[in-house]
Amino acid sequence: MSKEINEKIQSIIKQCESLSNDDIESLPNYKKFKIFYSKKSHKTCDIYLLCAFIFGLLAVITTSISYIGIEHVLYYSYDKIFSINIYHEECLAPKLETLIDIFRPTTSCDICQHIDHIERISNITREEFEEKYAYTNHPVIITDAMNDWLALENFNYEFFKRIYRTNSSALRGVEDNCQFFPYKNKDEFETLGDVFNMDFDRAHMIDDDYKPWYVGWSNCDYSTAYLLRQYYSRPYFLPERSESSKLDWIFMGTPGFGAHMHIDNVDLPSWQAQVRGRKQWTLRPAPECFHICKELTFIVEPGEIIILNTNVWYHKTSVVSEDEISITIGSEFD
Ligand SMILES: O=C(O)CCC(=O)C(=O)O
Ligand SMILES: [Fe+2]
Repeated sequence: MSKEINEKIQSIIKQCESLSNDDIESLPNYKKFKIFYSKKSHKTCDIYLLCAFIFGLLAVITTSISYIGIEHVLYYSYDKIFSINIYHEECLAPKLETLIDIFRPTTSCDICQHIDHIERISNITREEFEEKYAYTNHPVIITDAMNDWLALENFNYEFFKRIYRTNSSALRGVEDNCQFFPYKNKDEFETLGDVFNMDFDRAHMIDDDYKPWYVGWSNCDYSTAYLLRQYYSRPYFLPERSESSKLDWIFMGTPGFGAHMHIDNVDLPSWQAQVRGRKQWTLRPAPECFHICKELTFIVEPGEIIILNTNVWYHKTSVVSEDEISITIGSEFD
């Protein structure tokens, strides 16, 4: 049977091969075939055109990179994307965090190549601070700037719970206008209000198997900022002409949790005061400096202030106090 079929196919092929162009055109289905054939060939042509277009585009991008340098191309894209300050565009911030990494302008490794530990200093003059640390991207810890702060005795979970009580203008202010970072607790804390509604035992780590939590928020509400500033003062070492930012940043949470490794896109360097608890920081140089700069890990103790430009150093934190939550307050400075 299969031999018969094979012979038939062979004879059809032979007949086809012997057909002239006229014979083909006179075939009953020639028109349909021709339309089908020409459509197919257009499709092939479209694919070639598309490939040529992509190739051309790649050629333009590579040529501009080789002429003006990758950092300028990336910087240009970065500038375009971030000409809106994404940290004021709350809904965009988390989604664009990855883009900050990708389009970040390259960092000069001068800022990190000679740093192998974080210095702790005290009794520094404004002039010395300005010259050595304020605008040099050189992180430092100042140990004597919170001595007279009422925050040291007064800031705790219950203090903030009272300020941000349900229906208060302070809570509404934060929920409507400021940023809130729930970090690993994002499935359970949608707003700052949820943080202050958690049960007492968890907030105060009363059970051994309590569920850890860590959050941060910016306080952009003027009357709350005024109230909080009764409990702390502007660090004495900040340059006289530097304006204090109107925003306070508060980070609070239990041991074991903290902020994931990230780099920021805010305007200025910051100070952060460790009011309560102990927090471990890991600072990582930008990837282009891995070969000459070291990653730094250190603990900020209660009563100490860390100065860090979070726009050039990747940073992550983890609360490491034994049995106490960590509370910090900080701000940007110029
Ligand atoms: O204090 C923290 O846990 C994170 C702080 C931070 O990311 C920042 O200040 O930029
Ligand atoms: Fe940060």
